[in-house]
Amino acid sequence: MVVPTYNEAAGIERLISSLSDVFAQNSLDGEIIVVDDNSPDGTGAVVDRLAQMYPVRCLHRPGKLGLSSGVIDGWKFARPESEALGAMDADFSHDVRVVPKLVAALEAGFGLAVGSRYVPGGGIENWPLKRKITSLVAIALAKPLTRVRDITSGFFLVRRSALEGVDLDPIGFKIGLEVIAKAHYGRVTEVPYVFTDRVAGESKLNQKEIFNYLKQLRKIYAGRLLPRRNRA
Ligand SMILES: Nc1nc2c(ncn2[C@@H]2O[C@H](COP(=O)(O)OP(=O)(O)O)[C@@H](O)[C@H]2O)c(=O)[nH]1
Ligand SMILES: [Mg+2]
Repeated sequence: MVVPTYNEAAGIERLISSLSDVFAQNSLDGEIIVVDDNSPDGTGAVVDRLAQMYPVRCLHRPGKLGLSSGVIDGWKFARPESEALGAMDADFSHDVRVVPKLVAALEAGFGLAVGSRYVPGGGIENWPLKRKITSLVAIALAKPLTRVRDITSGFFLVRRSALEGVDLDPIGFKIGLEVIAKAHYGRVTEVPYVFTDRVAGESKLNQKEIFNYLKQLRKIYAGRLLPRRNRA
């Protein structure tokens, strides 16, 4: 499970210990990869210290290179024998108790299991109205691409084989969208969870990331339309 971090020192220990507990309680041989972009608050050093106690390793990158590229680099850094690759945030917005359900979905034959706020049982707590609207608009723009409802989810597990030969664009914030739109996962399922807004630290979603999302969408739509035009 890859956890990208930028200034998450306040909550990262709690996340790593909770996720490790979930692994142990469910007999999961999981590994946590934290990808830290040289956080000024020292998140990377905190994780290095925790590596003695928990199944976690930190990939240190030299500066803030972005969430999606962090997840992609984290997957490359993960043990090659791991058949399932995942992503989740460091700020406890993503419910660690859902992780075993994502694993069970892959075991049941799904190639991709997406933690979802927008299926029955899922939801959002404590998000400002502005954030909720931004999310709904972002999802509406991507709607024609897939039947997955929570297309901007950053909480998911995918079969490693589904990513083989797939050219994931490291742009911006929405690695889930790249995977949903491009990976060869066969069947996909959405597992409901309630997203809770972070209590520690600050959101890194800003205007620049919103612009990156639009750029990402444009590239995905172009990738789908252009080959058809070439065939004609
Ligand atoms: N490595 C890395 N992690 C990032 C970057 N931007 C955001 N993150 C992490 O990605 C996760 C999601 O970011 P967050 O600020 O919580 O976004 P929000 O939940 O959409 O408000 C958190 O764990 C962040 O620390 C980045 O540039 N590099
Ligand atoms: Mg967050």
